[in-house]
Amino acid sequence: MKIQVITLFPEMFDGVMNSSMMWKAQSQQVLDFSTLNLREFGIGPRHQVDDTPYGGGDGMLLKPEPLFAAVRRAKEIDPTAKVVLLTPRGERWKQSVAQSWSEFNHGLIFICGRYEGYDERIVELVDHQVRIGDYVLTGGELAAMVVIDSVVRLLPGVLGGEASAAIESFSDGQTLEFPQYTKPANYDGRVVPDVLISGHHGEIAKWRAENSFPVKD
Ligand code: 6GU
Repeated sequence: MKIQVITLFPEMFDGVMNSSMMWKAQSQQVLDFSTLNLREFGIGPRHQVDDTPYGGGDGMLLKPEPLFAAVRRAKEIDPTAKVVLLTPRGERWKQSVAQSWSEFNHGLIFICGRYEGYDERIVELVDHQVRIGDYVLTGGELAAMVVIDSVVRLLPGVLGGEASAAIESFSDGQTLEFPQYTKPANYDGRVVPDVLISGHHGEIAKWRAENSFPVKD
């Protein structure tokens, strides 16, 4: 899957994208990740990317021209990609959408909003608007990383044990896994439930079903 991110802060992605599963996905060529620095599409000698709002008000808005130019560039690289705007006004991100995007046969272009907002005319560029929760972040970068992680880990070959993505948290929308334990069986008097050590697969499955965590809201 090809993923391009349009951002004023490409360095924010380095730690996340170069670690753990996201690194593995790229080294296995399951993921082709890149950033486009919005500043490079800025206007004039100062590469201006933001300006004051018409009608007055606090703060600066991302100007349309650099965003249109950056999306145009990203689409030249990947003409069939879908464009996703990270914004607190978007639809709340959820596992079922991560699952369907992981099955897409096209790439994704993420636009990270910044500052106090963006010129509304950029919305015509966008196929999806996403928020990751009911709070406001200073920019879309952290949200983009959350969305990217949740999609990429579901791509075939990334998680390793393919089964674990299917049976795990939220995939049925109802349960968030069950309690799990590893060695030692007795840690300073804190013991692992006997049934898990018993080797009775039927009993273990029953115990896990009975002890699955409900989803909290
Ligand atoms: Cl996608 N962006 C911003 N700025 N804040 C958010 C968000 C996105 N999702 C939750 N809060």
